[in-house]
Amino acid sequence: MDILQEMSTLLQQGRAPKVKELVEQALEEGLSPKQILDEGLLSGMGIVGEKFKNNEVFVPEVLIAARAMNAGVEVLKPHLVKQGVESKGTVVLGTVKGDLHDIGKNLVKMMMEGKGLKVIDLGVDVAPSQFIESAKENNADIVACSALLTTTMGEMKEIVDKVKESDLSSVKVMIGGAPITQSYCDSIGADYYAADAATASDIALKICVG
Ligand code: B1M
Repeated sequence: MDILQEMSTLLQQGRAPKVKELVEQALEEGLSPKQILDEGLLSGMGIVGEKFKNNEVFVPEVLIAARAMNAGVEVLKPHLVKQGVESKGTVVLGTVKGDLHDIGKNLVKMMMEGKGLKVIDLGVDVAPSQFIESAKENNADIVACSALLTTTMGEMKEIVDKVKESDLSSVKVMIGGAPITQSYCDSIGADYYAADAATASDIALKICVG
């Protein structure tokens, strides 16, 4: 099997040490960091994302695959910076104020990073003003908010309003989480709703690269 295909397969199986080893070997063999990222790691993570969307794999498998991806990316990082591969876009992500649920948000982060996007993770219990400040500081393309509680989802309206009020006209707001629906998204004027992490990363990539 071709080394990149093997890397993709091992990543899907969540075998972090083997993935790390293969990335090192591929670099030694002279493959470019970008090719390793695109055709080995991102290709594997893309397949995991599709399977997750289709309920063929579940949260534990995704978390383990993401860990393998991170192990590979760690080896590549210095080479990618050296080669000047730029990220495809910047997302400011967080769970809204009053809400401490972060498992879904972390999946969104991993899937977005798996697509080559830079994700600024503000964590949980994030106030609207923190989203706005971070989006300005980091010149973000997207503000992405997660909420799991019906009592906290209202925070999203304030974030949408604050983005519109500030000079962030090109920034898109994406929302998601168990109680969120497309009709809620429409009712508060948010730009995008995603039902799951894989869809969120697909939409984010489209926003950033067209
Ligand atoms: Co909480 N909790 N919880 N909880 N908890 C829920 C959400 C609840 C539905 C359980 C229930 O009663 N059946 C309920 C909410 C009811 C409601 O609001 N209507 C609830 C409650 C009430 C509470 C507390 C108030 C309980 C209490 O203290 N009395 C409390 C609140 C704390 C707080 O946040 N202030 C609380 C606490 C907790 C724990 C700390 C124990 C723990 C969180 C641990 C953690 O996150 N680190 C917890 C958990 C684990 C859950 C359940 C069981 C599981 C949530 C989860 O992680 N699911 C949950 C019940 C349930 O959802 N079935 C529940 C797995 C995760 C992968 O799914 O986050 O939905 P999810 O993410 C999905 C999509 O929603 C989407 O992508 C993911 C999949 O691909 N997605 C996005 C998420 N964010 C997105 C953003 C996007 C796009 C897609 O774009 C930006």
